[in-house]
Amino acid sequence: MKFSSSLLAILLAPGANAFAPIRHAGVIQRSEPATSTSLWDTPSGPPYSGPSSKPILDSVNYPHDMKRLDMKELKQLAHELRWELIEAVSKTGGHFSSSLGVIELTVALHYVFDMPEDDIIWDVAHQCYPHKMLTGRRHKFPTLRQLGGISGFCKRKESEYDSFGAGHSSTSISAAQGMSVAKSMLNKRRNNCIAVIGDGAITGGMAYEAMNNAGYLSSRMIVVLNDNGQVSLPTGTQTAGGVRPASQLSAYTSNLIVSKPFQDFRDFAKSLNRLFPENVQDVNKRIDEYARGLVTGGTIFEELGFFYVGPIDGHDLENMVPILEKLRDSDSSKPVLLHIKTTKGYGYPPAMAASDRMHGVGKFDIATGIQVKGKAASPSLTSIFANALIDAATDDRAVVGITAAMPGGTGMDIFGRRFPKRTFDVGIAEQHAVTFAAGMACEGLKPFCCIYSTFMQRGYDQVVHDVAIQNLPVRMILDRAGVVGNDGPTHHGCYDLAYLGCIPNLTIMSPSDELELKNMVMTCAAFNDGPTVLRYPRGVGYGVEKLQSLFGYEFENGEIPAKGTPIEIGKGRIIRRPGGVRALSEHSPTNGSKSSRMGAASRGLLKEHRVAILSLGTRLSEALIAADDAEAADKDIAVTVADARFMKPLDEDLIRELADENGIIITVEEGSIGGFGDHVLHFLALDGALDDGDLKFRPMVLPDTYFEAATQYEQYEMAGLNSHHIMENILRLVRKGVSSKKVEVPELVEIEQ
Ligand SMILES: Cc1ncc(C[n+]2csc(CCOP(=O)(O)OP(=O)(O)O)c2C)c(N)n1
Repeated sequence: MKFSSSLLAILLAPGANAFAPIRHAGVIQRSEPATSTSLWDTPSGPPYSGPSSKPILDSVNYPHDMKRLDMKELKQLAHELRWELIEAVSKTGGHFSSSLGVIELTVALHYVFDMPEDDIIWDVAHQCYPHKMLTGRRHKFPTLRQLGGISGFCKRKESEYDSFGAGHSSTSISAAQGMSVAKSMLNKRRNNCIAVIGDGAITGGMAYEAMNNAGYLSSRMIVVLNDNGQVSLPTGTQTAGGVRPASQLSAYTSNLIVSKPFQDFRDFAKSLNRLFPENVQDVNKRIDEYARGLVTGGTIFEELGFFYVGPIDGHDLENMVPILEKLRDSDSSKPVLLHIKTTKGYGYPPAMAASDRMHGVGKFDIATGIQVKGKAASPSLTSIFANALIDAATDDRAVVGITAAMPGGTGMDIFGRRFPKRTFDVGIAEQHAVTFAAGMACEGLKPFCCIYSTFMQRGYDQVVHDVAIQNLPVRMILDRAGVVGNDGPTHHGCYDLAYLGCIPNLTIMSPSDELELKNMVMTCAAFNDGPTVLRYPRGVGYGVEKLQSLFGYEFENGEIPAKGTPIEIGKGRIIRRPGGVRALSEHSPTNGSKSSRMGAASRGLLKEHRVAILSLGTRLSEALIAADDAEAADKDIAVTVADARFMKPLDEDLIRELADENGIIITVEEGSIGGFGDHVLHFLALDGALDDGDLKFRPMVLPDTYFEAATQYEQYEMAGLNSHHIMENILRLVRKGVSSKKVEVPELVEIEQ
């Protein structure tokens, strides 16, 4: 035991705390930060600007450079770091306000602990920019989230200071506990593992599993709960639970904050006693009057076996530093929960004032906080989905929408404005979202469970066990299905076709354009005989002109139908025939493939020169361009393009007919190996279409690798899923020369959540 009773007595002696006065936690307003640093780092109004030089930050390349700084210099460092961050992100875009909120915490942690020997694990890691700046990567910020640049999240292979990779939430406590147990078993000299987790991330079930286990095993670690009142993105969406943060724990910790003064070092020192075994606590209590009368126990964290410290003002370095030092120097093995209150966007008024706190931003003007807007584009697929769901919900009172803390990203904020009582935000709890939807479906509601493809990975067993085995009509809406651009590998939605395709009972569909998206929303609403999956990528609609010229739609009044129409389950459609003929006019929305549509494919050409592209999803437009280009490049090539629409059930008639008519089938999808192409190939093999050796098959999928941050376009280039890649494939397969087109790479303008 490191703290003797006498040391404790010294710690608790009047005047032992040379630092900040006690302030009441509830007094701290989000818009009026009241810490000592705030006096000089919060500009009063626009135009906003930072310091002209950053001498202290310039002297700190790595955390060891900070160790010589005194408190005044540490505060100056925080000030300079904040402005360095503002300036850097204004030029590249990125996650912004979460980093602003943890500037002081980052400075304090790196000052007190010794990375990389000590481990700091940032949950989600969207708040890691200041950490990166203090650990040798400040000069790399011009490359943030760009091809070949530094990641916007922590990444073990990027730096030895990134203890654990992240991007998805709620993992930090488990990882810290694992590290702590390992350090202890391997007798490592130091055992300091710190998990920094937000009040949003702590809503994820994994965090509770980890706390439960850490308390039970009594694992030495510090969990810093960064409580900023922001749980969902954005917080404040109208839902059945109102507009408050979607978390009862958040309400609970807010109560802790308003009902107690902020704890300062002196209060903390009194309660340090509770870190000790009970017999020592007794001795300490007897010798120290300050220890008597202390309220011990009571918080939910204490009931879980943690030593709770807080709430602490997370922008107050004077208090945080000595508290962290004491926690570092204690050799108690009890896990600690340090509850800090911060303001998301702290120190930059435009961020503090914005409804989303400027969570994720494009480039912006520092003086005003106004973001540089990209070119006016068509509506996003997300908003088209949300409006289609409003149409479905207007027709059918049973339709409800669910989001797991992503109302903005999934369009549930739009739906919530129209149907607040039918909108459910469950917090960052994808597993719960899926089973919650299953329960609703049992009772006859029609739940649309709207989760990014990448985050649905969290709910996998729930999809199998709670939804599919019971054949419950839960509609799983997977936005961002495909490559997502600058967020990189943790956020790509590449795997859903593979991980869902193997589950019996699922109907899986993917629209090729915005009208199909509307139609499929209506299809999901109408289909009540089992679970459905609707997956679509990050992107925007094509707009009328392109839908007409490229796809061959013929719209009445020249407008895209305002409302979708259900389509026939498991039926694809031919879009293009050889010679560039657009075939859509032959279809009604509910009428899928028919053999009578196929005949003209041959144009008298050899079968080995007849190519069918069978696409699932929005790469269809690239397939159509490729078909036109391939035929233009060689008159002896005939290309048919079909839109599969469904991966499950497959349109077997359509595939069989394409195989009969053509010598080459190319499947195209924005998904990993194991998805649509594999299902088609499997069918062809079992159907005997490959037995005669006169059918070549090429699946075009995302390569079996992780795509680092880049623009979405660059990722399609790297993946080989743009039109020229498809055309090259066609030419190669008919053994003709390959021509390459120059590729224009558009500039990055926006970021994801
Ligand atoms: C499993 C998972 N679901 C959803 C998200 C999307 N997401 C990123 S940050 C965030 C909010 C996190 O809130 P909090 O932890 O409090 O950090 P803050 O943004 O407030 O700093 C969400 C929902 C995610 N990263 N991981």
